[in-house]
Amino acid sequence: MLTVHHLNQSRSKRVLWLLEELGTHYELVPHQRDKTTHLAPNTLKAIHPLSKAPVIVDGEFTLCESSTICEYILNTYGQGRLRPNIDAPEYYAYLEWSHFAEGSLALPVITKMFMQMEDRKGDQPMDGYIAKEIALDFSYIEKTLSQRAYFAGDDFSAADIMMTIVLEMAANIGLLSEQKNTLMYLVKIQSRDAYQKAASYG
Ligand SMILES: N[C@@H](CCC(=O)N[C@@H](CS)C(=O)NCC(=O)O)C(=O)O
Repeated sequence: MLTVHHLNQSRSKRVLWLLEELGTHYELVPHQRDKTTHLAPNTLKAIHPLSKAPVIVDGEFTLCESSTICEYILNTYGQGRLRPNIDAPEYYAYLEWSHFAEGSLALPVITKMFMQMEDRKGDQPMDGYIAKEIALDFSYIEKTLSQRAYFAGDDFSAADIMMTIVLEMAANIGLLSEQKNTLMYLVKIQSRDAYQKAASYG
């Protein structure tokens, strides 16, 4: 059976959510962040040298990186669900948003989160760069969600699972207060049963 190594309050919620959407059986192994440093415990390092969540183990595969894990799960258990066919026009929107989440959006959002924990004057090169990236990314997201119900088109897909977790981080640090469509999208997506089940694991 597929094993998910779940770290509390982490991107491994994506994997649990995807598996719940598909109705695939899995075993969940919980790992708790250190209460002071918030880093992963050594129990996770014993599974994968990067010591990051998510990690899955399924037969001969031990995999990290949530986008790779999502593709593996869809290839192995998806039966064509939760992503467009490769010859459908929506396929490349699916791919773009699946990769945009970690490849573009995570950097400014997480950097901003750490910057908010520091005393800053606000005039350093990083302040300008991160502000520019945040403005660009969230206006692109907002425009996209004003035109379609989900990131890849009319249908919910694993690209939504990849994007939502970073949007939640952004919401938590106050980056979405002006983003009407993005906030409405988040409310809609968080009401899904599979999301609620995944979120219940913390
Ligand atoms: N790009 C990776 C990021 C993995 C990652 O940074 N995971 C964080 C949790 S969201 C983690 O394990 N942090 C604990 C640590 O660094 O000790 C992915 O999408 O899986």
